[in-house]
Amino acid sequence: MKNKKHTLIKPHETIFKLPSKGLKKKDLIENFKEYYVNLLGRDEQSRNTHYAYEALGLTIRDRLMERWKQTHRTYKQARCRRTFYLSMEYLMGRSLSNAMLNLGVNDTANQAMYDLGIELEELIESEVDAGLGNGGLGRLAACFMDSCATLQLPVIGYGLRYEYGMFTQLIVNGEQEEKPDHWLRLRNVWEIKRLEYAHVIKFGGRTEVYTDEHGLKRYFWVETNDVLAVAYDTPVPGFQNNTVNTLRLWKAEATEEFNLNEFNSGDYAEAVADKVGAENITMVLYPNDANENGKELRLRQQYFLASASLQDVISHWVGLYGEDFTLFAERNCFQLNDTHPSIAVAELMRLLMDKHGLAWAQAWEITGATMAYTNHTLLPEALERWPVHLMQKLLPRLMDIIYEINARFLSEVAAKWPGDITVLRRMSIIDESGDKQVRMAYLAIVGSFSVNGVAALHSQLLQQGLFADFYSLWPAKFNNKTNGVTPRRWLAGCNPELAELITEKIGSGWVTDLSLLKQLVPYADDAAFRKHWREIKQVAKHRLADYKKREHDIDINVDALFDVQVKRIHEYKRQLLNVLHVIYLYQRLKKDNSKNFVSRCVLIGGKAAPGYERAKKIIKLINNVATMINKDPDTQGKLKLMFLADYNVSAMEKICPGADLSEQISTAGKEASGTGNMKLMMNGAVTIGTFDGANIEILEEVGEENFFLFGLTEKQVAARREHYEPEHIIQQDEDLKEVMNLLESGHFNQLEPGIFNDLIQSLKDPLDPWMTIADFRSYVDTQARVDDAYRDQEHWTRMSIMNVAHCGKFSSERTINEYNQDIWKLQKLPVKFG
Ligand code: B1N
Repeated sequence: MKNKKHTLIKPHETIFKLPSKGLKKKDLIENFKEYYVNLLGRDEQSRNTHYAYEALGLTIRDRLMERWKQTHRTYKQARCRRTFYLSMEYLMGRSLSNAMLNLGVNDTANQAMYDLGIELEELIESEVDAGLGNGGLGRLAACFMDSCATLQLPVIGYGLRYEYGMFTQLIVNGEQEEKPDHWLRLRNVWEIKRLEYAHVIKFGGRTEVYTDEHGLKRYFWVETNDVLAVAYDTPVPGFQNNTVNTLRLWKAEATEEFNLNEFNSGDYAEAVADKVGAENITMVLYPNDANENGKELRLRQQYFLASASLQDVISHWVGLYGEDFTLFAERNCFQLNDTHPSIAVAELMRLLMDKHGLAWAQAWEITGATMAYTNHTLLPEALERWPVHLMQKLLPRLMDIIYEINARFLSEVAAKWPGDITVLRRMSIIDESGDKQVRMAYLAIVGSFSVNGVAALHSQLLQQGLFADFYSLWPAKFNNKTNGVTPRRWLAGCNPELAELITEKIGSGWVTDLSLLKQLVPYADDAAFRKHWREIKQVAKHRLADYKKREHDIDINVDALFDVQVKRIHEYKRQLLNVLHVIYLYQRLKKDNSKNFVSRCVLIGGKAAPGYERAKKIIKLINNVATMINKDPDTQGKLKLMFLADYNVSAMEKICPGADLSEQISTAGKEASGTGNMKLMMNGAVTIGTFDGANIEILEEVGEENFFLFGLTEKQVAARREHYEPEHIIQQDEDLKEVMNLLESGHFNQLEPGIFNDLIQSLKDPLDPWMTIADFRSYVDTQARVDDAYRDQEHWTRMSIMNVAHCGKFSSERTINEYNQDIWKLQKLPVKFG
């Protein structure tokens, strides 16, 4: 077994011993062999980890299959209200261990593989991540799917089946290089292709209008280029409850008909190439998590997702109820994961009117009663706008409809604020200030009955700032849904030793009711418990160090404080502030200030959008600083900096359990919520953070004595902007001055003169939106308090326990229950099985 020396759990003693629900070891072995030998055509005598993984995956999938069908039947028979989660991203990560955990067959599988001489852990590790997302927003969708199934709610996820997911990050000479992630090169055992659920998606062409015999106008979208959306379904098992929900991802395929004109004129190759063009739509995930850049292919993807999903729901509806849509809004709800699928507002109007003959009024009533919109960002550069000319060219019929929605909406605005032209201009779905653009967030708000932010502060800032006009028009539409993460993957699955210790003390109910972790509070005063807690953290740190050593060949002092910042690289997240602190510590060591020095190992990981030069430069700086300080004899055993390459979901599963300190240091008001903060807290890391996003709620839950708060508040940031003088601050602060001097001296880029000039300049710019320099002093002083706390290991352990004890609010079950109570209003529907 890998990491044998650190393993506390004996192979046959994991925590979730369940009645193995009909799965006997000998059946598992038999099924496994059948797949390995016959379906996959492998030789029993030779062992191949990847094929063994596939064989076990298929074996486990079989256990889901009947439950999946039964779930489908249950929903169909109940004719229940359902929610459809529309998201361009699902960061599912690995599926095998999650499926085994949720089915309760971990032990049986472990023993079966053991009997075959196979290391289960090795198979689990050989699965590639399904990386169909950028970061928090995509992983949130995945956590939500897990919680919906666990709560037995009829929720279906719709998304895109990208052939290439999030790129693999390589670090070459300290710089990020992107390698395409062809995750589907190998068989994906978790998906089932369903050709019977294919829909035609139109692009281009023009609108034709006819007046019918009743004098009603009918619209036809003609001369289009069509693409086929084909469904691929992935099972989403609930935790030990027989519910298996569906994640349906669309793949673009060519329609069968060739363009006959081109074909007949001898342009055979061109005609075929067109078809290849069609398949491009779902070829690749856009790797930008904030800065959209108006690419036509991205708009195609968004419309493709919206249209395929809506057609799917409507054809299901028509199959059950015919063309009668009176109950449609009562039975269906669409949750838009940011504005990315918000063209769905116009597409639902089109389908109801043009395809199913509804009048505008009825179609609009249905649309406005079924759509709900979640906003995930306040950053202006991330707010989607599409040029009208592009929309007109690609989706002419939808542009007609958006104009009509806008005209009717603006007359409502004019009625509320008579004679106020500026408010009309401000609120118009079409921005006419320059090249005309469609403001997708406004389309989403106007077309929805619910608008929510993802943490209390963020929702409040939406109402007071970005969407203030809309809030005063429709206050009741606005609400908050603070994010959460699934306790299965982010505690039970990734940290089995800690999970076992917790279960030993308070039982296993916390796995589906995380608020029960409160019962750990008294144990914070139990010295034996604290000792056990520390041992478990220590094992996890060893494991993390071993895992990273393979990559970096650096020895890590596992008694050092593991200081972790993992997330996308972005200026607002301020990885630079972290680096400034590392340089400050380095200088202290160089000045032989090493007495009392609390050893630290600073781990930073994350991907930069390939076109985001500044973010890539930050990665380069981290790596250069790391190279310099890690080789310096004065830092040995005391200070290490490591950049964790290719941060993704399965990396986070290894990082969380070993983290002591969680860095959540964004400029206040910029991080909508954050979810990494929750995963780290759940594994006993203590947070150093600004008053931003969900940090505020973490602080509220855990109390000031168990959280390191620093920096300007959102209001103070806004006020300071008026007279921000970073140069002056630097001159006044000896430590900061030394740090900046060292950076500017070229100490970290001796062979590459000038490469960090731009980065350094950005920090000193009075217009720096992220105001890094303003928070330096407060950050460094607070880090000194962290050191003091860490020196007292008993005290630190108590803080760690208190963080886990108070993380209950950040379970995605809590979040989903709130979505359900306030927005979806679904009945819980248990699935009877066996
Ligand atoms: O969504 C997460 C939040 O926890 C984070 O604070 C927030 O930054 C993140 C365009 C985005 N906001 N916007 C995006 C993703 C992809 C894309 O193409 C924007 N991601 C977030 C979950 O609420």
